[in-house]
Amino acid sequence: MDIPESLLNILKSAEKITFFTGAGISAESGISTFRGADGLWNKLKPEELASFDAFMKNPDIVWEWYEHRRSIANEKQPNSGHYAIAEFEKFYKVVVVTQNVDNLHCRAGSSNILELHGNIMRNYCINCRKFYEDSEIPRLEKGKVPECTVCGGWIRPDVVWFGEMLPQDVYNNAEFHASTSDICFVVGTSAVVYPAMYIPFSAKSSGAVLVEVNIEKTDFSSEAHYNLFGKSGEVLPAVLNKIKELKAI
Ligand code: BV8
Ligand code: ZN
Repeated sequence: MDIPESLLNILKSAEKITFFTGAGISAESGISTFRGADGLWNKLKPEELASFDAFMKNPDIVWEWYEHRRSIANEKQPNSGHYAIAEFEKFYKVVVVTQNVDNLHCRAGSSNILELHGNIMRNYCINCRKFYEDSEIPRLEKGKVPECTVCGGWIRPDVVWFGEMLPQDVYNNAEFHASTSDICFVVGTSAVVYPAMYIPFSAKSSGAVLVEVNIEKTDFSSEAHYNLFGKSGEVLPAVLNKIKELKAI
């Protein structure tokens, strides 16, 4: 992995780094992305599944889809890209702003994670908003949306669906940290989902150096100061190894 000298110099003096991540960082863990060749959206229409209307129209189908994705996320492991980001914390103040809902950054040991689109491991009642740990969910019948033990309301995943607001405090926090970072890595995202994608732009407009890590060019590539093309599970550990050499001097 060839890392430009000028980027290494920036990494040498940087103090705070934001990692803005998308589904691509979990691809090497075996979790499908959304818009890639084997993407989730190739088979299903997001609006038909990842929206409140879809849930109200077909609660059992939508619930089952998330149960399926939850079991996949639980069965997979974080990959070397997730672990490298966690290890960056040894050398920098690090904030992870993720669009992902798969909980892999948390399992890899990152300590400052902002989940813009929620977390598939958390669920709540649409009526009384009682939260349910996975083990507490009253799964009475496979393929049936579970009902709240307090009020009988349907239980839904704690993720942000299309047409839903992002959690305002999480978004504001992400914007603050991105705009007070020296570097913002934009890792494994097709850069099409908003308002999440405003975050790397806030970093840039506040003077952060933008480093895109992706296996291919995206709509965002021309906005980045550096494009490191390759798999995040290879690129991020390579950058980390260079930093270890620099810091050892
Ligand atoms: C909202 C949770 C309004 C659910 C998700 C402008 C402003 C505001 C809104 C909009 C706007 N324009 C359009 C909108 C509407 C919409 C939107 O963005 N639509 C897009 C599709 C055009 N946004 C919304 O609806 C948002 N809400 O705006 O509310 C509002 C306002 C006021 C009051 C009320 C309401 C909510 C959006 C959140 C949707 N929820 N996820 C779930 O997961 O089931 S989005 C979903 O897409 C995931 O979170 C995912 O992370 C995210 C982005 O996708 P990516 O992560 O980029 O994944 P993708 O597959 O696309 O790309 C993978 C990339 O990785 C590729 O580039 C590939 O090359 C690369 N890659 C692959 N392998 C590797 C790799 N890179 C490195 N290494 C590898 N190994
Ligand atoms: Zn309830």
